[in-house]
Amino acid sequence: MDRATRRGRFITLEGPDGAGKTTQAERVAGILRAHGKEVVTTREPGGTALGNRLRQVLLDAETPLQPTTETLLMFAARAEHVAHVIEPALAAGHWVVCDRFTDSTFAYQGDGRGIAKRDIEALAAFTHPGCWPDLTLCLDVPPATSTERMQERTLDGFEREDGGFYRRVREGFVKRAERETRIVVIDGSRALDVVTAAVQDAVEEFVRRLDAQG
Ligand code: Z5A
Repeated sequence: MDRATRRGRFITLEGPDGAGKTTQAERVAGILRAHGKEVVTTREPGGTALGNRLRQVLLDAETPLQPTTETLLMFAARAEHVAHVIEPALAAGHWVVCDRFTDSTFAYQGDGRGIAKRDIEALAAFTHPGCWPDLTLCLDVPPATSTERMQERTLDGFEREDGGFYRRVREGFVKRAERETRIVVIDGSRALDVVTAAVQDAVEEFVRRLDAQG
């Protein structure tokens, strides 16, 4: 489905672990609902029954995967998610708010694990041709903030990676945002109400621009 034929809009939240994506995804949905939009909220990896089973495999700290296996499983989960959740919702005129999508694969598997970007590009073109977010809010936090916010939980496989991995992932997101105009970077290390206000501004601006286009 290309952008011209879809009726809804697709918004993603991206950024390193603990950046506040899940918290802000709910707020984005609330802003859109206040504008009268029907909103579907979802996340990756996951979003479908098979996607959730693959999520358990991908996040299992006891069973590390080869980077290639990890990349292919991310796209397997995504293929199901796009076909069964994202595209049907967009076709029905709903807005989709998704916690992570393919930008995460570029940052984690590409910059973090060293998978070639051209291979990720090829898998993206194979898995979701024409289905890219209209707006991406990338919450940027330094590794120290991620660590601090994750202190009270049991860490999954990704969260046990070292600081070097997280620096590469973070830089990967920021560099990708420099090339992709749909990505808006927001400093997620600030107080919650400040970050929420910045997210609200970005979403309101996007809705205003669309309304102005008719
Ligand atoms: N992954 C991948 O490698 N490749 C891919 O293609 C995809 C994913 C799609 C998913 O796990 C993992 O999969 C992820 C990347 C990898 N790596 N890890 N781990 P996940 O869904 O469990 O992890 P996550 O996406 O990073 O979610 P998260 O750790 O829960 O972070 P978050 O959603 O960004 O943050 P949050 O849950 O909203 O907030 C975290 C805590 O901070 C919470 O207590 C909040 O109340 C608090 N918080 C939030 N904002 C603030 C502010 N502004 N100030 C203070 N405290 C705050």
